[in-house]
Amino acid sequence: MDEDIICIGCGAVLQSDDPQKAGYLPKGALEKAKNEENTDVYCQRCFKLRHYNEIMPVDLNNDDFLALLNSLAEKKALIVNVVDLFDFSNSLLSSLKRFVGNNDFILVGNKFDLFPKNSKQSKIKDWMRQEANRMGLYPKDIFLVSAKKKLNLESLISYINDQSQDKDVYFVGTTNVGKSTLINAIIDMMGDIQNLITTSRFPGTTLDQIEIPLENGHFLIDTPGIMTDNQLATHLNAKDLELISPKKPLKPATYQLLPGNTLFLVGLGRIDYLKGESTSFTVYVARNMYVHRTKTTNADAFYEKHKGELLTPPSPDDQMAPLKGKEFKTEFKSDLLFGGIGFVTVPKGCLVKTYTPDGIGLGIRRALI
Ligand SMILES: Nc1nc2c(ncn2[C@@H]2O[C@H](COP(=O)(O)OP(=O)(O)O)[C@@H](O)[C@H]2O)c(=O)[nH]1
Ligand SMILES: [Mg+2]
Repeated sequence: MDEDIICIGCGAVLQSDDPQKAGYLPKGALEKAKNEENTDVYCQRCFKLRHYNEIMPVDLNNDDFLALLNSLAEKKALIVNVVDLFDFSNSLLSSLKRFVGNNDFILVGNKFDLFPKNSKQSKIKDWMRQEANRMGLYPKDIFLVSAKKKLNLESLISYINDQSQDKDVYFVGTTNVGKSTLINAIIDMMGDIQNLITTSRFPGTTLDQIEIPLENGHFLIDTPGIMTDNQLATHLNAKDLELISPKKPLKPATYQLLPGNTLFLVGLGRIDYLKGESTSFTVYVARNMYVHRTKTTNADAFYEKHKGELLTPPSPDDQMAPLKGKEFKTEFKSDLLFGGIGFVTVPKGCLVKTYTPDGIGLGIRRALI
């Protein structure tokens, strides 16, 4: 019987029957890999992603991943919930409390390289812990890292080294938080294998579980993660996703606002300043993202007129829900959160209404800076 070969990039079983399905590799290439017993083989989708940054859609569902999570309670494992610091509320797996069982789990806040330079790590960790506790999750430890820039990885690696002496290590979280990039960085620093697993800015890159053996006999296990409708990335096309994803540390841009003013963060975020004094709002978003100030009385008309052009993304081919708002009153200097886009710092004593498509990713926290 033929042994199945797994794509080392995304975890899908390699097949040459259906180019539209996960794990496709043309027949000749698959035969060759089987004959040579080559296990470092990439499917066609991974190949295109890795070399041309081109995404081929495949059907994905969350069932397999949920089954995997379910099985964790019976296993002895260290569970690493990787979260995106820019989309924290959507990347914390609240369902984890049902799955951890007696296992320990830790939170790893990723993409720290994008935080403004003067951010205090202790404040960020305090905020992460509070949010986790609020959702009934009690992480054993919290790490702030950048998988991409390989920042702060030493302490995480030494923790994982210790813990993996008697158990496997599962990396879980929603898609796009950087699980695969993180595992690549860890195995690169532990040994010298580079860029093994396919990563991309598109949600749903990893298709099935990928097991990386450690010298101690245990495994690091990458998982596809959960795709959720609450992530902006799930709704944006490739170009728009590129535009809103910051590449460098966020730099503050200050806007002087009066009550009755509105700020648009392209067509994906909006803030109405309802009550308070004339004051400055500090916007932290990707550097090339367009921010527009207008009067609130004109804002709806302005949005209708300019969405899809001046206010892009979203572009017409993005499947995006209409903007939906939520009011916040700042009891202290606060960050208004726009999940996946960035945040806006406002002083205390302001009444604001913030909007995103369908209200996804809206939130508030005590100002970190
Ligand atoms: N700026 C930044 N981007 C990152 C970091 N880690 C991952 N990414 C990017 O986030 C996207 C998703 O990464 P990936 O590892 O495929 O996420 P996964 O779906 O959780 O496995 C890719 O575009 C990565 O380059 C990081 O530390 N900093
Ligand atoms: Mg992945």
